[in-house]
Amino acid sequence: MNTIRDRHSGNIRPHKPVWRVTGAVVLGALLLTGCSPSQQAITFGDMASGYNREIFWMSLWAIALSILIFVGVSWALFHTVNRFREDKHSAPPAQFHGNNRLENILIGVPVLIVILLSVLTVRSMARLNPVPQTAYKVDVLSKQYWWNFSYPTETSEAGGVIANGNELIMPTKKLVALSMTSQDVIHGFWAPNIGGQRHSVPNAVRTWNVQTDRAGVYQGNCTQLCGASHANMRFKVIALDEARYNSFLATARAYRAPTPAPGSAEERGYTLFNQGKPETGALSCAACHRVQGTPAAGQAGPDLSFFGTRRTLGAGMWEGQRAQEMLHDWIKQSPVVKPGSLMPRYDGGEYLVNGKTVKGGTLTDAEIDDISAYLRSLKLPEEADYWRDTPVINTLNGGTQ
Ligand code: HEC
Ligand SMILES: [Cu+2]
Repeated sequence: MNTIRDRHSGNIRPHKPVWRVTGAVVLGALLLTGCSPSQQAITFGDMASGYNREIFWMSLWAIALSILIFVGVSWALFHTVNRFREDKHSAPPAQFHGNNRLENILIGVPVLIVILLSVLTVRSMARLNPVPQTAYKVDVLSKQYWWNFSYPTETSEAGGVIANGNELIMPTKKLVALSMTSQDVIHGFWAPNIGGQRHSVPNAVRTWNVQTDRAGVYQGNCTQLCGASHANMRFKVIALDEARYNSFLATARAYRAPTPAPGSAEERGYTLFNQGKPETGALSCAACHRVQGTPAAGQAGPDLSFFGTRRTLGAGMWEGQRAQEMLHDWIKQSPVVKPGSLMPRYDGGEYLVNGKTVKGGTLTDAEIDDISAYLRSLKLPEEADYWRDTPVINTLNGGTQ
């Protein structure tokens, strides 16, 4: 008897509200820790992107519908339990079947819910998927473990189209149509701030849209387990407002890699880059890399035309200061610093290509420094430096610029 009275007296309240509030605050603080904008690795639901806005509103409708269903079902449950309680009706409940009205309701309501949810989904798909003729075209090529972005409509004066490895520069406030393909296995393109996720598939070209209203640097990642350096297959998206994007394009179209001064380190680097060093087995870099406005036109590795303007290295494995520091090691022994990298070693060491052991040629440290100097000189003029003053919205490496 006592216990029952206590339970109803209202004196005992096991859940003190103050603890609940404290708990919520602590949890919230933990969730927010380290999430100042420049440190955020990945941002979901960035409302600057039309894709994310569409998904947000679709989800909101779906959630509202779910709440309605929840309330309806709960009401029906409590109502039935309460109305047909045993102490109210000691007689056995009425048995019935073949109640057409009830059956129609039980079939009709779920069907209606499914139809409503499909309409919401199909409506969003119809809004997001079509690639209009006016969308801005970018070709995306993925390979183990890097990305190449090229602009099929932007021919350069030096020949070929403008291209950049691992850093995608795109205009804001425009649908950007990415035509994606892969040269080896399936990779996944995912930069959540600017849109959804899509696979790039060998022997197929798939075109879809991304878009953002806000200029900024956004983090991207490969989302399909594609081999040893899958987690190191990153990229940056640099969205620029129209005027800056156009100025980038105009400069990039006219760009030719600067001619190194005679006798300079850059000139020695240029020669090694283009000819390699056959007597030590060092392959020419130009066999695999393109540099706009020079004879280097290789396709097996990322386009290095504006390498000096880039701030990432190794498909976003390092950025900022770290990328500068790692360049020497990268050239010397890329497969050592990035597992599975298909760039040769230049320290004479062995590495694997398609399961076969290959021996790299050799370059001296001084020669590698010369090549680094040449690569750093491959800079777009100041006005086309797409990193300059572009806010970093998120990054994987703690915002070290
Ligand atoms: C057999 C082809 C091949 C040769 C030869 C080659 N590379 Fe590469 N290079 C690659 C590949 C493939 C990658 C991408 C590796 C990755 O990120 O997984 C790469 C990446 C790079 C990168 C990083 C680009 C970025 O933005 O991440 C630089 C810099 C580079 N190479 C410079 C050189 C230099 C300098 C030489 C000559 C000394 C050279 N490469 C020779 C295939 C090659
Ligand atoms: Cu990948």
